Amino acid sequence: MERVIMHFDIDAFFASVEVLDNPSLKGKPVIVGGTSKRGVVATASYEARKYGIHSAMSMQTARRLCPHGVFISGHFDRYNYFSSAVFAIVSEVTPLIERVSIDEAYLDLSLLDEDPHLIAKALKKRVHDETGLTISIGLSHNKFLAKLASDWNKPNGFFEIKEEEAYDLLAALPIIKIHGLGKKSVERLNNVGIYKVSELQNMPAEHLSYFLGHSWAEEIYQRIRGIDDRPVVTYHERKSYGKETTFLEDITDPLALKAVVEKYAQKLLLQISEKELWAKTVTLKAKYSDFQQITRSHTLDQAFNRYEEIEDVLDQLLAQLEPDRPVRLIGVSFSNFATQTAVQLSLFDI
Ligand code: TTP
Ligand code: MG
Repeated sequence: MERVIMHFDIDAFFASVEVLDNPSLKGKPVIVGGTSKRGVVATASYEARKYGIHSAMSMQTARRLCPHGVFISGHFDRYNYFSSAVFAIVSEVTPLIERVSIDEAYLDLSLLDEDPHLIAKALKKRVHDETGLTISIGLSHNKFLAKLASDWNKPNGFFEIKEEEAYDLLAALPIIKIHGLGKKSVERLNNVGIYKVSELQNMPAEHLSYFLGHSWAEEIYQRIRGIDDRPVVTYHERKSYGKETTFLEDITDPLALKAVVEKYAQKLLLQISEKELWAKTVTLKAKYSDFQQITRSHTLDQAFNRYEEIEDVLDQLLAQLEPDRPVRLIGVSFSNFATQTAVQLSLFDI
């Protein structure tokens, strides 16, 4: 049976919420991010993107590119509030929703009678009428292409990728557009002169393995041909496995902190894999010596239960701790568990 998959993603999410909460910001370059010296941009309004500002850029650079921009450190309670409001609306379309992050999800519409174009149109309207936010929607027969499609005409976009068009449409793209090809892989491929997806499509599978490693190359080999059989995986209610400790003496050495986090992550992974669970979200919690507490989370595209799958994520989360600031407590937790059968289906491509 031909599947119908929808992907939606809220436009310039944090920045859009800031504008809704303060309408005088409308039409201005708004940049949300860490306002400390080492802060990075979380997101920027589309007006700010014209200046070349993008997520993960240092705030210092952003200020240089757009000195008259409005720089805001962010209101996470408001983002959660708007996220819940959007998800409540979207959940009325179907319960078959896979939430990927605070502002995006996949929906499996295969079993619905209504025309998916009409569903998309109505959804965009309802979200806008009831929250003030705009979303971009992609439709296709699989998750990979639906996500690519939702990004196609952002903001407030709608795009459909039909099965018969997928191969040629992919061929013309730069490889950086392939969701699943990390920055390092793109660099490695660029270094040998490969920039376009068509060049990857012409590459024999063995060569691809050389650049990407065997198992991932297989996945990418399929994706660049528009093939992706991963099902939309819905989740159990939120539940988390965590482990934390308060040190006898505060720690500042990043390697020492990493060692503790690694040890705890390994223990937790053992626990969750014994229960045959797969998690999607990693959360790092730290309390500085002055008792200020921070938590940082990252949700992966694919559910995990092995350390190699999250090592980079843990490094990135640890890197978000303020350097040289003594830490008295550190903890790690996993949440967002996938059902066993659903993940197995996605792993074994049944
Ligand atoms: P995105 O959907 O990637 O970005 P966006 O919604 O701001 O912009 P658009 O979808 O229109 O391209 O991420 C959603 C939110 O997640 C974003 O508003 C801020 C946050 N975020 C970060 O905090 N750090 C990041 O590096 C990224 C990419 C997003
Ligand atoms: Mg978004």
